[in-house]
Amino acid sequence: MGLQALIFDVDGTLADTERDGHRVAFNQAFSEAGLDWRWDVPLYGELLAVTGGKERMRFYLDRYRPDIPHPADLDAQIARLHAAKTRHYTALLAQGGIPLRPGVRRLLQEARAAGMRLAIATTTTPENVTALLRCALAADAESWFEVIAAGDVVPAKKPAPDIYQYALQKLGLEASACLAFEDSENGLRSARAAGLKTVVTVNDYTRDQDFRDAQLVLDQLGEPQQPFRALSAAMPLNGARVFDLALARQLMAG
Ligand code: XBP
Ligand code: MG
Repeated sequence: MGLQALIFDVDGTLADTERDGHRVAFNQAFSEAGLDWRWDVPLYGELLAVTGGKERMRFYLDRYRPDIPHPADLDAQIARLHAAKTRHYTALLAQGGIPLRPGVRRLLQEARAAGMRLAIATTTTPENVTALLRCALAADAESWFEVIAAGDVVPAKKPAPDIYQYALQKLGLEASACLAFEDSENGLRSARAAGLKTVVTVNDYTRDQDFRDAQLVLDQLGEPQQPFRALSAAMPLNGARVFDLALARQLMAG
């Protein structure tokens, strides 16, 4: 059947959203609520071990702030903080401060022109995906993706396979007809557990993680003037400088 669809993670893969986006928005929500919680850049790297903003706040309290007694309505407090964080995050995106990573627009445009089906499988909140696509890609970019699988639509977040399985089910495709794009070990584990071949583009938070199970690990997807650097590859790259559909098809065949 060959390659039918590309399925993209969002945070860290389409754009470097974590350090200057989500992290900043969490801190804004905390200070607005009068809390002394501060997530600096290194601490946030540790907190990224847990996917999902609500889950991450809970992990922070359990692991780093055992001094704080849990309020009786912790779930409600976390939900309020998370709603505020989403508001701050989408406002940050609207300011246009977070661009797509190199090669993302190029690959998406090539895929669209070729009739390749596109989907998203992410842990983040649906509003955040829409805001990033509109602000960084195109006003109509939501319609570029046939399926946007996001957030709490499945009970178990990455590294569980649920969100990729959900996307595959909505696409009506087998994993063997799709290729996943990820930036993190949790994301790779999720995609692989759903049976997907996966390309990883690393970033500053993830470059030292374990990507042995990926078909291809790159520093970024590459542009003609800014070629990718391959960190590991399960097939010959024959001098390729950018990740395109020809390379995607070759990877699926290998
Ligand atoms: C993304 C995440 C998310 C975002 C925050 O992981 O871990 O938790 O940091 O999003 P992945 P929310 O890229 O593997 O999907 O606050 O909206 O949950
Ligand atoms: Mg990611």
